[in-house]
Amino acid sequence: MFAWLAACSPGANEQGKARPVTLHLFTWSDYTEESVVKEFERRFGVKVVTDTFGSNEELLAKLQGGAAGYDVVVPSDYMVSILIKQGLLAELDHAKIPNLAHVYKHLKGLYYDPQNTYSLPYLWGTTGIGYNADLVKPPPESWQALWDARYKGKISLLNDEREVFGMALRAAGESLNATQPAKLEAAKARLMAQKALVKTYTSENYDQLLVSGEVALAHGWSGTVLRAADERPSIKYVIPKEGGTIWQDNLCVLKSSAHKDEAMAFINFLLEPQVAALITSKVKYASASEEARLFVPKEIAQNPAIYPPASVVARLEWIKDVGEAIKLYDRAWTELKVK
Ligand code: N2P
Repeated sequence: MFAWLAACSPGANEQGKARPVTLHLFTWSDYTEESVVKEFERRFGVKVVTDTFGSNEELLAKLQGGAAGYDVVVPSDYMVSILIKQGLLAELDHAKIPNLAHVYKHLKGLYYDPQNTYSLPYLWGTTGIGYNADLVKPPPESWQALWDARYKGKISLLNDEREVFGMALRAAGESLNATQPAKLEAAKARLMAQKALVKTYTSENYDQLLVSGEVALAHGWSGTVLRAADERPSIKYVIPKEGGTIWQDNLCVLKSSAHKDEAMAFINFLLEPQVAALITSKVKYASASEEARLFVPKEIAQNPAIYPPASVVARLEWIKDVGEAIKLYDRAWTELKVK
């Protein structure tokens, strides 16, 4: 090889000594515990740079737009299916991820990746309503609370097309994976009617809106609402009686990653029981690691809003890849957002 080429090749400096690798992690906002990342950097001599997204569709758009350079990404269930179909994910070498042994059996091999060839379970949770019990009386039991005109201007919804349509569909007793045009049209009409009550569609700062009191009811994810509740105890979380989403976010390596071994070492590290426990204690989402639950504080391990009992899980539904019908969702979502 020409000398100048060797000098420029990644991972080597002019003395031919390995340059520290930098791993690029692309994950959900507020999903990482800084001390854990620091510990990985210290132990493995690898630097981690984190970038965040607010929805699975944002992740997909960035990857399809050729966002090069990410190594580890954290898609939810249905988005794993889509990324596999698009050929964006690398096969994982389970031999390099022994902490997989600690993951709950029932969280492995789910519909979107039956052999966990491309994805390993990381954190999971639910979608419901965060509300301020000082402002919302009686406590909401139904998604209809998000259509209650008394809370006009004090309602936020997730900025997430599958979650928002899923919620509107479940509110009407439909599956959140409905694909019939008439059902989506009806859901869109209900969401249009609701729009005058909605202050904002956000997936990234509704915890702060709840804490400040700007919002009284937030369509949101369990852990984020619970973090708001830590700051303001009148904030509660409920899964409405019509049921909602159960989701699992997964650790994946991109096929385009130049650092697959380090990426798998990082995934293995995140699934180390004590590390996973620290992450769950901070972000308030349930860890996929069964072993980790032994290391999280009792208030978290026994909190039914974080680890919902089977009776609650029974009325929850997974979002699935709806194939071509996604075009109907995309169009309806765009119309909802622009009108
Ligand atoms: C936390 C995001 C929760 C992930 N900011 C929802 N899948």
